[in-house]
Amino acid sequence: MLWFVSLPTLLCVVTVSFSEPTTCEDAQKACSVIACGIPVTNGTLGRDGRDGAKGEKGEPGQWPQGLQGPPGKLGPPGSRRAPGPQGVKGQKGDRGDSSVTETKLANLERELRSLEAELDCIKDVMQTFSLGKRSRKKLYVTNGEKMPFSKVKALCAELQATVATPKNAEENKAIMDVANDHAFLGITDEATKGQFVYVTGGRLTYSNWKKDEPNDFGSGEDCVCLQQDGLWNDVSCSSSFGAVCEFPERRGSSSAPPWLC
Ligand code: MAN
Ligand code: CA
Repeated sequence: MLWFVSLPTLLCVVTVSFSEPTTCEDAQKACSVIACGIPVTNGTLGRDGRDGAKGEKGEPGQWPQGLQGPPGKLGPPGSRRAPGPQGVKGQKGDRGDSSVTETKLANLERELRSLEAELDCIKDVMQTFSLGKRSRKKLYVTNGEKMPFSKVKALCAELQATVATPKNAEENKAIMDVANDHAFLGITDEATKGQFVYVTGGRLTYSNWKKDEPNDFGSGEDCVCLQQDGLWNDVSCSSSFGAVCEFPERRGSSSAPPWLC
């Protein structure tokens, strides 16, 4: 029902908009639904229209200029330079705890005495089982072989010993007993003809030459041989005789470990 009323009204308004009616009454004749009343003057102002299109950018201003902006980001790091010169050497440190050093030294000395005692016992055992002969504190050993003097020296050096060298009658006897035959002694006159010295250095302090020896017989005799009778004879160093090595006497005295002796 409302739809049929509204349609002619709408058509009427449209018709009025495009005609030029002189009065309301004329319009009322044309459209019966228009009510005629008291004429009004001007209405209230309408709302503002929409903003216009954006204008073109203006010319840059002259003075005063704006404030300076914040600084930009840091640039990339520069190339690495060569290292600088070495610094000054620091001061010397403390000397450390001397008591610790003393304790260590005392322990080492104790260990050394123990090892010396052990070595002494080993020498006793060797003598007991006829592997060597002790004269006081020296120990003489032999492998029972005959060889030139150079080989005897090398053999004894390998054992960290020296060629047997008697310094008294007792030692001479001990070496004689071990060798059980002719054996080289650690004595030569290779350096100075006629002047026999110990291969370990020093002039002789004891000798037991056979009568008319040394005689530097034949093409020359620079070494010394201990005979079975205990007498000495100068012989050729390239001849072969028994090898007897000598271990030095122990420096101090100490008790032996109970498990060994
Ligand atoms: C041999 C060698 C010599 C020694 C004479 C002694 O020829 O043993 O060393 O001097 O005998 O007659
Ligand atoms: Ca001789």
